[in-house]
Amino acid sequence: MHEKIQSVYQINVSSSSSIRTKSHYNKFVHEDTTFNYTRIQYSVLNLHSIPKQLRTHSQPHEKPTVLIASSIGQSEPYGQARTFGDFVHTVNSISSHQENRLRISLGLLCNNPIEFANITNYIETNSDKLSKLYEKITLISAPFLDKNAGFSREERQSDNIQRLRRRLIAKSRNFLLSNVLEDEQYTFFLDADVVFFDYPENVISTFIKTEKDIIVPRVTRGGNQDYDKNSWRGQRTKPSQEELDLMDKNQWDKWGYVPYDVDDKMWHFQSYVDDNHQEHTKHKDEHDYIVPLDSVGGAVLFAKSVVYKQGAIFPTSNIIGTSWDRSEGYDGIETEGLCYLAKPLGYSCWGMPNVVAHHSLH
Ligand SMILES: Nc1nc2c(ncn2[C@@H]2O[C@H](COP(=O)(O)OP(=O)(O)O)[C@@H](O)[C@H]2O)c(=O)[nH]1
Ligand SMILES: [Mg+2]
Repeated sequence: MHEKIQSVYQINVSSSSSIRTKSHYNKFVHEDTTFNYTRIQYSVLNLHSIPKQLRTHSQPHEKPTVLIASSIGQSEPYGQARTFGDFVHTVNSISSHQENRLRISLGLLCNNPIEFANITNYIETNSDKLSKLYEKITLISAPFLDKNAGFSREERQSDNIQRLRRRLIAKSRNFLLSNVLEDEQYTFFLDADVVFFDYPENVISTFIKTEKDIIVPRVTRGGNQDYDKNSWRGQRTKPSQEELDLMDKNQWDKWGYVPYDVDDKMWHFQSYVDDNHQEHTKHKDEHDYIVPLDSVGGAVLFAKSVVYKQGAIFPTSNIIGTSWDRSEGYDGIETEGLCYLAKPLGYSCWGMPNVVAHHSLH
């Protein structure tokens, strides 16, 4: 294990030209060579220069604190022809104009070494501007998490790889939480391929004001007014006996089941867009209109951090319908599982149909 502390403020600490950029960040590098992950933290607070006895007397802060967290995948993670800089632009759009109301930090996980180096370089080159928006930026790289991933962007939605793909994303979200989340009161997961928000500067404060535990906005993709179908309220199908038998024999290579909606027993944001029961007509002018959900998607996912801190995290296998005979169940992986775990702890999930984020088209 290696630990290194560097001030990116001083020009004599490194010969790297990017580090010569004057900024207000201090850089802490933690390298775990046994378990093969790296954490780089840029922080405006130089805790290490504060005498230990003073550190416990922290100033009370009135402003809410928010961690914006994102897992950055392998295959065109920001959407086709988009770069990390484009993604930062999106993140900045929701963080800007917040300085007096919120304290925001950023946590990014990227397991591709080339892109990780690119991201590090970008942060250091732009640290002057970024340090005005983010008190802390934490970068994580844990290449072992993505081992054998190998899904292309095109095949990512095919049924038979969903379970494996979502396991990978769940691992990444959990790894982010456990390595990055500190005392931030709220955690805002943002997928790397979300391109822009309507009214971006209000998004975080709108979520906070609801006082709800777990909240998602509506996410569009091109003409699709409800892209993130994991946000829903209602009933999903259950596997047939034949499929349950396959589970008991753990024949997962023959397993292609994915849960589907039970017709007429399901509400999606699409139901709102379609104006079922005149819901849209009645509520379209209420920006803070909010509806209960049973499950949420992860493209944009806002939650009170205390939910995660108690152990309601992203299950890395299907937790609904499992038994000792089965290595996993048939539903409830990743974000759906978060809702399932949160409910018995007394937390609930909500959707805001008039708060809108836009996902990249490709
Ligand atoms: N670490 C890691 N993150 C991934 C991987 N694949 C996707 N992600 C990230 O997980 C989030 C969701 O993935 P995405 O492909 O956008 O899912 P979709 O748009 O819902 O099909 C995005 O932030 C991706 O960058 C991967 O292989 N490894
Ligand atoms: Mg996506």
